[in-house]
Amino acid sequence: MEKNIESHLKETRVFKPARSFAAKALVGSLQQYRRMHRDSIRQPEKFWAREARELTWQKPWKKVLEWKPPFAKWFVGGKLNLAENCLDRHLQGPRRNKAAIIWEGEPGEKRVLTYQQLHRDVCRFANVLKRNKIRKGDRVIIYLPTIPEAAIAMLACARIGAVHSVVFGGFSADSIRDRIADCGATAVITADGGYRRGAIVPLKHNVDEALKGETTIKRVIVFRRAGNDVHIEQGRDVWWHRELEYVDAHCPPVALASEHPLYILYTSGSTGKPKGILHTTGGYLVGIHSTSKYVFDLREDDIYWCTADVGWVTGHSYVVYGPLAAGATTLMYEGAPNWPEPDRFWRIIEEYAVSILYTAPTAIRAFIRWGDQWVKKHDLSSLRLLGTVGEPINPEAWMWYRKTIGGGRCPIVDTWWQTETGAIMITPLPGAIPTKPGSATLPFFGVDAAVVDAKGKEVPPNVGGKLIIRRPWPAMLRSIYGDKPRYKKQYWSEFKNNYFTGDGARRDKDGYFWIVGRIDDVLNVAGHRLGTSEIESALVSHPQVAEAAAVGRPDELKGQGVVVFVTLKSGVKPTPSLKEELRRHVGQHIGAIAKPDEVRFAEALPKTRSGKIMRRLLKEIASGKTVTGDTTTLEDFSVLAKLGSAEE
Ligand code: 7RM
Repeated sequence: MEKNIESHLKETRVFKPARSFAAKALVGSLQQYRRMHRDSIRQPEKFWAREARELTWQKPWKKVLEWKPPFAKWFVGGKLNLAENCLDRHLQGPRRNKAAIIWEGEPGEKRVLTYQQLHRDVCRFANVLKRNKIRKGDRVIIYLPTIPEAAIAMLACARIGAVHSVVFGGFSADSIRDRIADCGATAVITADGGYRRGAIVPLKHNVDEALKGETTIKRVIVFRRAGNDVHIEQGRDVWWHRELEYVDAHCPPVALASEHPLYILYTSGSTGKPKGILHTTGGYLVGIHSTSKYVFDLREDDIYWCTADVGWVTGHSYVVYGPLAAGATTLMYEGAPNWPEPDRFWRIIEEYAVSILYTAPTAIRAFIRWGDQWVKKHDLSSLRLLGTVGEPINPEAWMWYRKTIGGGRCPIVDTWWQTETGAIMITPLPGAIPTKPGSATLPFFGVDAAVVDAKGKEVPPNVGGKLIIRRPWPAMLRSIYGDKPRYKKQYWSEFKNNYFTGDGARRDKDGYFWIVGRIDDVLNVAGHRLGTSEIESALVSHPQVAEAAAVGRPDELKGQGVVVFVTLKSGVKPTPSLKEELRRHVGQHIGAIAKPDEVRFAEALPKTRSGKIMRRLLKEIASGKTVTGDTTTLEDFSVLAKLGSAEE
């Protein structure tokens, strides 16, 4: 029988919400959270209907949920428009002239769009789409940098009922071609180029490459962003700014069925071709609106900054749709965090008086590595709340974030969710739930999460197992685009009528969730199953370590041996004695069983564009193989080359 994942790392620090924060918060005590969560689980449809009534519906729903496992329909019979909810809804009162989007380009340009201006721009661009024969239900690829036009293009699609699929600006022509073919897109919205670390990414050129040969694409709309030379294919390509000359700003929001598809977002599985995760309109809106409101505890005067690229699900739900649905001011930044210098984020926070910062552990570890001096140069006193997403955050990185960025005064919301879940699922509520460094804490309202063994039985406290969700939730994926069998098999076959997340986790005695990493990455050392996060967190707690990845490699005696890849803080010398010290350090913190067989120093770790460590590749390197399988989501190929020739 398959054994449970063991847990060895002890973390006992607890941080209660400050009384001053709790006093003003939407949910202000643990007791209130527990009561609301209990009620939301007893009567989920009642809870979600109440949340949905805060939004604008053109036609009311007849039934909150229709659940024919594994297919869910939410707010059946209801009609609404997402763009109307993000824009028109705010134009009646004082939000009309409030900043909807504050944007900064990497070279330093600044733009502010009020809700009224954004509404006008979206209406005009929606008319451009119509002019170019893009209709309700058509699939549209959006391949843009993180610029306001990305949000405008997404909202314009939503306004007319076209289905968008945003492709990361960092992806290649091949990735674009695959996605076009998979969803049968008929149009691409792109830019001439975008900026990344001072260089121009040739977006339009990549699109041209992707469209060579046979394609379903009939129209390419090009926004002029970087001014680089581009080829314009007559009859196929048009300029965004030229098209605007032919349209007005009158474009009523189309009443769409609640289950009308909103977007497809491709996510790489660990093997095989990327999956097109399909999200629909009504439930998704309710999910992201509700979580934006409660998790970020949004107040009217917040300046909210989620640093994600729009090409990632976090960019969809928490840069664009969530904050705009909630009427917040959302800040967008186009470029890299270390351009021109490693203090770009802190510069932006100081300049715009950002009050909420939502970023990824990978970024936090990079800041730690670059050194506190870059932070200390800036006044970050406007911050009142911090968030993380994307990976387990190592407790020591969490502590650094709290102290150095949050000044010890800001709560941290460590939010667990996935492209598939659409919205945040396990998270602290900042005024209510005491936090523990490294734990995503407790489930959001209406979320019934559990950790189970191979048979689907809930495991006792502090025993590791698989993380599942036991009932449908409004923002859940509806299918893998064009592949219902794969949807069933991937998510719903392992535990009957339960959603399997693919993650390993444990709950502590307080019921807090600790995500230990992807199940596929779990190590098996002499019969002990170890999650990757604990070994990595033990390494990151060493003062000279910036980042670490733990993987298994075949071992005759133990089944698997532990190999760790470690990047050091700036200025630390990689020496053989440090390797020995790190092995001992892990032994002390976790136990002899987790002591690495080999420590390898690396200049950088291979990551996806959204910053997740690609352990699958490291595993192949650790066992001396050449890297096979899908590497299209890899951010920087030179990292792989350097790892192959493991340096001292
Ligand atoms: C939003 C996003 C999903 C996977 C997920 C986890 C990991 C995300 C956390 C986390 C620990 C977190 N979507 N993950 N957030 N692990 N703590 N707070 O990341 O589809 O790109 O990835 O990311 O493994 O399954 S995603």
